[in-house]
Amino acid sequence: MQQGIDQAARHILETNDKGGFTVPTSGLYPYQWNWDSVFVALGFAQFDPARACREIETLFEAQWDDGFVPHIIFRRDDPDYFPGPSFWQAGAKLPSSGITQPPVAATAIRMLRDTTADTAVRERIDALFKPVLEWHRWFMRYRVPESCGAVVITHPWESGRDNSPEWDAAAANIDVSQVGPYTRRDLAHADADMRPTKLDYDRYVALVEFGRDTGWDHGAIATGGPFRVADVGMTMILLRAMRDLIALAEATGHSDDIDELESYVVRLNRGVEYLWNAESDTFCSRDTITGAHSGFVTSASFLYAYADAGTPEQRAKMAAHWHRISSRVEYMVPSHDPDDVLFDHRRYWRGPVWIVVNYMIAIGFREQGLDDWADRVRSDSQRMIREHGFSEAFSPLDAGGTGGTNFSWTAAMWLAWCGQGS
Ligand code: 9WN
Repeated sequence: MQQGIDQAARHILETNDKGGFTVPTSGLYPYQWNWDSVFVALGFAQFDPARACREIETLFEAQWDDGFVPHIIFRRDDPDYFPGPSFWQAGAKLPSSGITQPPVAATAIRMLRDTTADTAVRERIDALFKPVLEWHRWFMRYRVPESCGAVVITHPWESGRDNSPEWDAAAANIDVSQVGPYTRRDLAHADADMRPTKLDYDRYVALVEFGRDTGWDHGAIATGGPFRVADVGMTMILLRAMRDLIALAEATGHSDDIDELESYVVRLNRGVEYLWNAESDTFCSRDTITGAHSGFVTSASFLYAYADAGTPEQRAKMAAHWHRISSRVEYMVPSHDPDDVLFDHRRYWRGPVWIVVNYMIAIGFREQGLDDWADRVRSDSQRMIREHGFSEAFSPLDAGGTGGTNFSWTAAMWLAWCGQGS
């Protein structure tokens, strides 16, 4: 049985491998996505470290001269996905989107380096240090203002948690009156009740049009865009990635860069404070235009442990949320608070469990000595996959699969984490 699941996971990665880059799943997502590729690399690393390295190299082939790394790379035009390359009109060396995604690369590269004995692969991993550093610099230049210290997203898609209720209030201010007709392709591949709504999509399209009209001028978008929200997930992920990059700098002889990176850690730690909401007693996202916190406990809130962030008092408050939520659902960790009215166990980032987020949460809990919590996250993840296969996401109530199937990052996480030794 175990061997069968391992083989099925490997088969998914090999089938979704389009030659040096892997699509998240065929049909629904026919291109290379940024953070998907990084998690996928961790899966490939279990049986082919050179191929793992290649996945991250192909991601950075799309890097722009200013350090930016896009969230989608379009190596060919595919009618299965909207919006495609002709709509984005972006890209430097390769056609791409004009927005980014959570910067998990430094953390994964550090893991790959620590676990490979192959010197040729190590050399290639070390060559990724500078491109990743340039990407982190891009974030600090355009997306981490001194005033708040947190990572500001300019499109919900950047968070990777597209339709989280965290964005609802800020997105209500996006003008959709000029959005022309368009055809969604996602609904041909997944049930409408599992996907974002029409209003969500109108807003996504309006934001792409805004960025496109600036010629993808990231300075202009960051200061004048209609959606500028400090994202708790991105902030925790970049904070951790920054420390991992410091460790890589030490290991690869880039000690000249360490002072700069440490100053970024200081700024991001201030951002963590900016994101603490004393009313809901949680870390959550915050609209930088209005100053309003979302007030929601999401799976991203629990990434405080992964980022080694928060005071003892804040961590105690998060523990109370953990106990409350874990007694409410069968499978941890729901993407949205099950006690909130907006919780929807099937709709994408408004309730379903995402295995990659679970993976990061479990790493953080383990590092903080919260072994029981880490064990629960891991065994729930394992059960969901055993019972319902390699879905895009899962209901936290009954583990029913939601979204796409034969999903690359779910398969990768089985191989690299929750299926190991099971
Ligand atoms: C938009 C590929 C991506 C993930 C995101 C997930 C979803 C895209 C979409 O799929 O977003 O980027 O069209 O719905 O929300 O996290 O990277 O798997």
